[in-house]
Amino acid sequence: MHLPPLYAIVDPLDTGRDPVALARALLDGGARLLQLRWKAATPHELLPAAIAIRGLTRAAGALFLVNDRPDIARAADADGVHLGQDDLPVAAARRVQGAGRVIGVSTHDVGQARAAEAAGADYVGVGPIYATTTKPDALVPRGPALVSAVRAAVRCPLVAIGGITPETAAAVHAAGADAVAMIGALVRAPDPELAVREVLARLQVGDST
Ligand code: 3NM
Repeated sequence: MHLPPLYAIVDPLDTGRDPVALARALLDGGARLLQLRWKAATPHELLPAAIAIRGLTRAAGALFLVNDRPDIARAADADGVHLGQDDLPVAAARRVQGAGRVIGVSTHDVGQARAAEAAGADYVGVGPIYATTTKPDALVPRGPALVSAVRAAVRCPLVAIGGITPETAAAVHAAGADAVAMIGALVRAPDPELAVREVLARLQVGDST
């Protein structure tokens, strides 16, 4: 599969921002892959947000993934799901979602990345690259060298995550990441749409008109 260079994660964190409005801003900035990650939401809140973002992403020609929940992904007709190490195994998530959907798996070292690929993941997440305040239980950051090490070990696309900013995105990309994932640098930005434009420009793929 081919991943767009920016993997924009829609997670309101503690900003009070509405996830659907955030998604619209990220798409307006040029993001073409959104993941909905909203751990504080009940399924009752998550599903309508996912359905609304599905509509926006479809209109924009963007991929849409749901974090953690293959059931919500399926109910919202998302393109796929992103799983953590403690979520459902890939094969079970695929049974829930049905064939032809994307499954990504978070990994933190070469061994986990190899295992995720062997289990059938369509892409693997790799992190944390830099220190992050977004995930309180994140491991010690390993720098872009983690991306290079995993790049040498697996064939599937890589998504790097953890503390990445517009300033560091290009270095992480150069280390072998197909896409760079960001939460805080986008959703905490005064203007998330502009933040996306800045990242895409630094990755030299943005439509900066
Ligand atoms: N997963 P930010 S680090 C969700 O290492 C997540 O797997 C990580 O948020 C991992 O861009 C992380 O704000 C947080 O640092 C990413």
